Amino acid sequence: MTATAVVHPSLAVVKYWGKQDTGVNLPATSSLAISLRAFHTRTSVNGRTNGDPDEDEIVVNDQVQDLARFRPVIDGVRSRAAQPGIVRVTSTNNFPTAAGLASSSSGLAALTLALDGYFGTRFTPDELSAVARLGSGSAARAVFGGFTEWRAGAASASRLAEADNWPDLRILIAVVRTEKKSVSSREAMRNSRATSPYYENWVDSSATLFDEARSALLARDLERLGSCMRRSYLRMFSTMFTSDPPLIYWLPQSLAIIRCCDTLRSRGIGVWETMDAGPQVKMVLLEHDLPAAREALLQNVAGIELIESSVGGDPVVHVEN
Ligand code: 2P0
Repeated sequence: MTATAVVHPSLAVVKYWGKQDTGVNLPATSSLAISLRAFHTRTSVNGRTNGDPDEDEIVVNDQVQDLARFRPVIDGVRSRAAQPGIVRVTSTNNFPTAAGLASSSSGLAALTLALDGYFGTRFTPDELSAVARLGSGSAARAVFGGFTEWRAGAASASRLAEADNWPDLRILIAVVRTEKKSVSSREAMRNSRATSPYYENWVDSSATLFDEARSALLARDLERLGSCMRRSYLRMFSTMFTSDPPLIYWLPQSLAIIRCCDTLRSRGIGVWETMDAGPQVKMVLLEHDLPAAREALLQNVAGIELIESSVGGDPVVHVEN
């Protein structure tokens, strides 16, 4: 039997950055996110038929992975299976992995959903989200498509609105550099929490930002949402810039894109940027502004690739006997 899940990554417009003490990947801040249709992870789960029959195997983009990160998810689903067994997992991304494009959100969500299909465990959406979270916090959101929210301290995320709730919303992704990041988000957020003098302010101030962004998103008010997005990522990065040692994921093109967005907005073109743990810049805008945004970016910033996306739908799971 093979179970396959195809899942889009989750782009946070209000960020999860930092964990609470009390459990595994329980977020210190509430986050709000959009699923990216242009990108996906495809993950298949089979019974293991070759190699060590007592050890699971996970292969991502043709590379065998260290199991430690994945074990809580595999065991979390398998412990509820009527017929538990050893599995072989293969996974591919149609976009760069571990480069600040949220591959861990779609990767760990796809693993959870494919395991649930393979073992026939029929978890509820809340349970799927909570198990995916054990592998990667942002994966708690990616088990849902559309627009999602994940409250501070919550074991699972939930859907805020369907993908078609904002039909002309687009995300323009500027890929600046595709190589794997040298500091993982997990390590970076741990260090922000442990050493940045601004970390507590980040956590305290993000509650109001979340409420405002959530209401702007539901009202489809891009200017209000965009303004919250900017405050969220810039405050998040402030905790990295002020960590010990400091962490700067940005590259010169990242800043050039930020400035280009600012110029576009001053010309009345609503392009609102955000960034994650890497140098790539993601811009949220309306469909009719795509041509102007593309042209300005390609004219002003050398060496970037632009990828357009609409809002992604729900994950798809297939089980074949
Ligand atoms: C987010 N990021 O909300 C934030 C914004 C990156 C910046 O969640 O340690 O791989 O596995 O829970 O989910 C990336 O971190 O971290 C992330 P873990 P994860 O999307």
